[in-house]
Amino acid sequence: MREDTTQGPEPQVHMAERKAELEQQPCVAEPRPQGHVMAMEPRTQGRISGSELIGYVGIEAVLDQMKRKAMKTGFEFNIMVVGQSGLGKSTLVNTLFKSKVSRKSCTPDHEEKIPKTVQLQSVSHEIEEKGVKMKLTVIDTPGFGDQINNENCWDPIVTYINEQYEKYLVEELNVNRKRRIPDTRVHCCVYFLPATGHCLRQIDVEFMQRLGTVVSIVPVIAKADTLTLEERLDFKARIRQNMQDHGIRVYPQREYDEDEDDALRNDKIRENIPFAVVGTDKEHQVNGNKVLGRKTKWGIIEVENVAHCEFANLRDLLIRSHLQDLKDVTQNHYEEYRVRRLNESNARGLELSPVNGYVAKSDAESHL
Ligand SMILES: Nc1nc2c(ncn2[C@@H]2O[C@H](COP(=O)(O)OP(=O)(O)OP(=O)(O)O)[C@@H](O)[C@H]2O)c(=O)[nH]1
Ligand SMILES: [Mg+2]
Repeated sequence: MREDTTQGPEPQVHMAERKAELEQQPCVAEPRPQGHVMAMEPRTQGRISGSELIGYVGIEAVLDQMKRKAMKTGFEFNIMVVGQSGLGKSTLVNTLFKSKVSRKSCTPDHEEKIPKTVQLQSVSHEIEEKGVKMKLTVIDTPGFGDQINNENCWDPIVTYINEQYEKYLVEELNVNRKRRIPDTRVHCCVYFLPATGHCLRQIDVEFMQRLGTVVSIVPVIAKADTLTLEERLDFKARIRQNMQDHGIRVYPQREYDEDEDDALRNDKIRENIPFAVVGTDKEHQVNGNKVLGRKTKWGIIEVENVAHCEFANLRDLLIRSHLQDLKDVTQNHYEEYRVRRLNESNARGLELSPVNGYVAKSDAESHL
């Protein structure tokens, strides 16, 4: 017969004695095992308190597991660039990802040149750095606001963004949905402001007001090498004031700050936007080092030198510090779209289908 060790007076007496014994013993910190996860063993020595109660479990190893998985699957990042023709959108994307990710064509003398963008187009690239794979999609938009009449010129852009949300929604509602839904949603929209030195134009206000609620907008001052330092500072301050006056929401949005640390970090960014950037894909020698820069008659403007322009701040925000956050905020935008669409279809008694945006209601409901 198996002995019951959990009940009866005998074990209780034993426990009381054991407790007194333990209280007299000095508190000894248990050394953390090196290099491997230790099997859990009941403690018999030392005072047991707080997290020491269970010793080292090895939960932190989950980070390695997550890293290994993420490296295997890779991740997707979709960036859209919007602005007037010739403001340097394609050049900046190439500068950001240090490769020729924006479309190129060959001119007869074989010098590669970035062609003018003529239609809204998304191009995907596989980028790999230190074993981390990224599927980068650049959505290049043709000269925004180039027409004499720019009424509703944001429509194709809004339509594109919503189409990607719709695609994701239809996949998500599918009975046999994929384990990983391909993510074509726009994670970030870099909006190029011309370096006029004045203030926001009507078209900038209208675009950012409309789009700021559906996508994360990162405004930048294009070709900032055309502004003096004072002009740049004044222009930036005026733009921030204009954005506040018109209730424009740009990334990082205050309502998505997760905690105080996050808010502090993001406040610094908010005080410094829009970043005044310079782009190029040409390398030059400066003090024996190769740098990305624009060579002028009076010197080289180094794009990654913070004393010359704010390209490095933009790069750090988009890639090094906030890339995952941009994806998380996109999920929030998507959730808003999802709720709106499902309410709409319920109210109208319509059914979402995979072909034209509406699926059989039973399918949709089974996943809600
Ligand atoms: N001065 C200056 N010129 C730039 C900068 N970035 C790009 N350019 C130049 O501006 C021209 C247009 O650059 P693109 O990158 O093709 O501009 P775009 O916005 O993609 O133009 P579209 O495709 O026509 O909409 C090229 O001659 C670039 O070399 C910059 O930061 N400063
Ligand atoms: Mg272009």
